[in-house]
Amino acid sequence: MTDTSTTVRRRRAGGRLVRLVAVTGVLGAVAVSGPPAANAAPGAAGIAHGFHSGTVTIVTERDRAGGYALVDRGRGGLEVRDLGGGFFQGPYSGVRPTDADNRWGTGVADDRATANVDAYYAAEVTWDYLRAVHGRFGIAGDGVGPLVLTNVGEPDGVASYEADCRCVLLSPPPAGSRSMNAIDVVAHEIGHGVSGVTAGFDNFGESGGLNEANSDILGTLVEFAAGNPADAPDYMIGESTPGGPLRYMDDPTRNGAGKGCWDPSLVDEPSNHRIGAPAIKFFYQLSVGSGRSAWGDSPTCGGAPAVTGLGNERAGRIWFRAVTEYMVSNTDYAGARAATLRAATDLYGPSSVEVSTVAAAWTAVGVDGTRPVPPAPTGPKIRFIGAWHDAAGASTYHYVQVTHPQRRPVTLTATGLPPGTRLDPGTTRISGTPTVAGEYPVTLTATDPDGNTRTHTLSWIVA
Ligand SMILES: [Ca+2]
Ligand SMILES: [Ca+2]
Ligand SMILES: [Zn+2]
Repeated sequence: MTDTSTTVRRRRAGGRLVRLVAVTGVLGAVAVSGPPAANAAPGAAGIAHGFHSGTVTIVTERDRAGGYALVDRGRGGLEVRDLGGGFFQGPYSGVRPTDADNRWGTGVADDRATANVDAYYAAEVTWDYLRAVHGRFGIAGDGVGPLVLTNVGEPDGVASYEADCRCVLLSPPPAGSRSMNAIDVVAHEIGHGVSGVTAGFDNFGESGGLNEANSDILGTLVEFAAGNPADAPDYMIGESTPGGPLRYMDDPTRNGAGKGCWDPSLVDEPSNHRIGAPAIKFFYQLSVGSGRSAWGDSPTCGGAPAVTGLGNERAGRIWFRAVTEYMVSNTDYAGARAATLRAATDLYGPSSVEVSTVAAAWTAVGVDGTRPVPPAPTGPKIRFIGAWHDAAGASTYHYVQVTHPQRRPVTLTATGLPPGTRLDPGTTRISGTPTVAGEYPVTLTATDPDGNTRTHTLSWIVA
C-alpha cells in the first residue's frame, strides 16, 4: 500500500539489466485525444469468479489467438498483465492473461487467475467511480486507463503504485491464502496516481501521511460505489487481505494502526500510513459523524463537540476537490483543513452546513485551524526520478510526473533522450524503442505560462 515511484525496483545483476520475464506482445494502453464515451469500444462481456468480488461481469476483448484478454478499451485501455512471479521491468513486463471462453477464475483464494480478475474488476470499478462521480477519465484525466501488474515477484502481500508507468503492482496470493486484490486496496493504489498528478504530495512528513490518507479515502469511496454484495462496504481498509483489516477509519487506534488525534509529534510516527491516521478519521467523521453508529465508533479528540456527518457523496466531493485543486506538495494538516474548507465553500457556499461540518470534523481530530498553513511552492514541480532502465530494441514508455501548485498549465521539454525515443507531443509521456545501448543523461524542463521553470536530470540506462 505504498507509493514506491521514487524507488528503483528493477533488479540488476552484474550491472546489467536482467529480464526475468519474456516480453510478449504490445501494450494496449495508448493515449487518446479527449475522454472516450463510456464503453465506446466494443468489448466482450466476461464472467469473473473472483475471491474478493464474487461472481461479477467484466469487459474484456478478443485476442488474436481467438481467446479473450483482460483489456478494457471502454475504460481507457485499462489492462492486467501477469508477471508470473517475475520482477517488475517496466510497463511491458509479464504477459497478458488470456482465457478461452471468457469465464475467468475459480473464486478460490490462492488461485492466480482469480487474483487477476479480482484486480481487474477492482480497476474497472475505480475507473467508473472517478468518471461517474468526479467526471475524471482515469488517473490523469487524459482518458488513459491504469495498468495493473499482478503476481509481481515481491515479498507476499505487497501492493504499490509506480508513477513511471501508471502501474499498480500486486503480489501473488501466498499459497493457501488470499491476494491483496480487493477493491479498496486496488483503488487505494490508483488513488496514489490521482494525487500524484494533482497535489503531488511529498512522500514524507504530514504530506506523506495525507498521501496515504487520500488513498484510503478513495479506496473506501470506490468500495461503497461498487455496491458489490461479496464485498460489503465499510470504513475499514483491506479488511479482506491477509491479516486485515489494515486500518479502521472510525478509530485508527482500534488495531494500533495509528493515532486518532493530531498532535505535534505525529510526524515522528514510523510510516506514512500512521501519519495519515487522523486524516482518515477526519473523513470518517465528515461522512458518518462522530460517536457510535452502524459503521463504527469514532470519538472526538480533546473534548471537541460531536460531529454530524454529511454522507459519502458530499464528503467525497469535498475531499476530492481539495486534493485535486488545492492541496500541494507540502500540504500539511493545517493546509488540509484550509484546502477542504475552500473546496466546501466552492461547492456549497461560505455559510453552508458543509463548511461548518468540515471545520468541526477537523477540530474533532485535533486540527483546530490555529496553526499557520505553510506557503505553497511556486512554479512547476517535477517528481524526483533517479534513473530509468530499459533494454535496446524493446519498446517502452515513462510518465514524468509534473504538477503545479497554482494549477497552471505546464509545458515539458526533454533533451538528451536515447535515439528512438521521444516526448509524446502535448503529454508528459516519453516513449519509443531505444536503439543504442548506453547511459543517457536526460534533462527535463517544465515551464509554466509565467516563465517559472524547473529542470531535473536523470540517468536513462539502456542495456
Ligand atoms: Ca468491504
Ligand atoms: Ca474496505
Ligand atoms: Zn499507499
